[in-house]
Amino acid sequence: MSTFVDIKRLGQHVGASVTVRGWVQTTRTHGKVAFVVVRDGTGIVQCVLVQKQVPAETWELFQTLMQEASVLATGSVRVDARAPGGHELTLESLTLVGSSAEYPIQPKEHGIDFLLDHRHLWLRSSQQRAILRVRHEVEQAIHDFFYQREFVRIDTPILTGAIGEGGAGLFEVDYFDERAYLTQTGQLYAEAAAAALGKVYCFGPTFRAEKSKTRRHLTEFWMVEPEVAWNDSADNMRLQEDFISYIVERALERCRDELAVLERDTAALQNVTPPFPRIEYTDAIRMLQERGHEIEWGADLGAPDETVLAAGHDRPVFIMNYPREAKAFYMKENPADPRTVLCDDLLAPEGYGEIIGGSQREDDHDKLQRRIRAEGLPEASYEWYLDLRRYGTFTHSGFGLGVERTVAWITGRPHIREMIPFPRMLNRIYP
Ligand code: NSS
Repeated sequence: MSTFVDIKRLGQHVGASVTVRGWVQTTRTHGKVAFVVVRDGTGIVQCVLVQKQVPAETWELFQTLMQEASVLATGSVRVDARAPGGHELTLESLTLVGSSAEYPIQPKEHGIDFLLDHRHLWLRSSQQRAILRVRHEVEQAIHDFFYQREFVRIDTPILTGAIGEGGAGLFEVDYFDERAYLTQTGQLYAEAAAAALGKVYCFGPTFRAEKSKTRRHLTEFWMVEPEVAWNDSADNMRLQEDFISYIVERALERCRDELAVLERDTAALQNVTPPFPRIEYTDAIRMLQERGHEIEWGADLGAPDETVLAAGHDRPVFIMNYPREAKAFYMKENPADPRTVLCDDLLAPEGYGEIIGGSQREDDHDKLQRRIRAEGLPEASYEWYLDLRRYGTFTHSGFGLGVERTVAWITGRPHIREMIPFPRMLNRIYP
């Protein structure tokens, strides 16, 4: 038995006989020569069978091979500049590991519901593989950015009694004899950790019972949330623009092949460097009204509003200092205009909309308590959160970046349902 080699590393074995383990992507016959393209997750390689040079059973086995059958392919490695990956395998033998009769996903157009029902198989297609690799790189870049800046990663609970983002839908869980929720945000816990460690971040799944079917909403999505002691809202925005620029640069640098598979126009990402434009909410409303949008001061921005505000910019745009009513209870009152809070939404260009929501946190105990009461939140569940304002309150800020929306923007795909391996949406919990 020859050595098992990852397709990606075939170049280190030119002239040698090796075995590749993978799945059949396509087969093709040309007289007494046949071709089978094998994929193993690290790459793809074309294997060539010459009828005269392989045992009869290998030739016969080839005739029965179907798309996505798993195989062991043994042969000698040849350099071929025209081949995908730059190498070919001249086959000596072929072993079938698992057959694949009537693979449901054929090389033709399928409807989105069919593909989502077969998501567990759809993941094997080239575009989906490219998306998952970009997501992986984005997640690694997130960790690297914070590690380099000496943030401490804090794992916050998924089961919680404290509602984070009131407005968005909640998933209730029966927690023995108490009511609990699947977390909408790790932020409140990250705030507690910031008083212990200074610069922290949490990164995990978050849940929102979104009843709306849009291309930007999932019911389960991944969010990274840094929280920094002594940062005010302006510091917070500077951190966001550095962070986004770093992630985009990493994707451009290390996901060139994947972005090419996805036919992403990467020129649209080249200018993502600080500083990003900053627009006050009140000015944004004026701009929208001038363009004929029916929006009044006080309302949150909708997707079409966001698209218009980001249009004409070659990098994301901050909208700052929204009215208190439009935002969550924990945001700090803006001393310059107490009708508003010190916050920002970061809107991605090209119609991708909000990818970050951030704010300076209310650090005044009484003001925060009034907000909790005004929102009708169960005060007893927030005693611990109020304690952070009773014992050494401090200026602090943070933000949340939605991973799927960010990956959708970077990959240039229209819908965030393809940005997560197994999407959870209204009416979809399978597979
Ligand atoms: O609601 S957010 O605007 N903000 C928070 O949750 C804060 N607690 C973050 C913080 O300051 N620590 O959500 C943040 C981001 C938002 O900009 C989107 O990118 C993403 O989370 N998000 C979503 N992605 C996918 N699906 C849904 N439903 C969704 N909701 C928010």
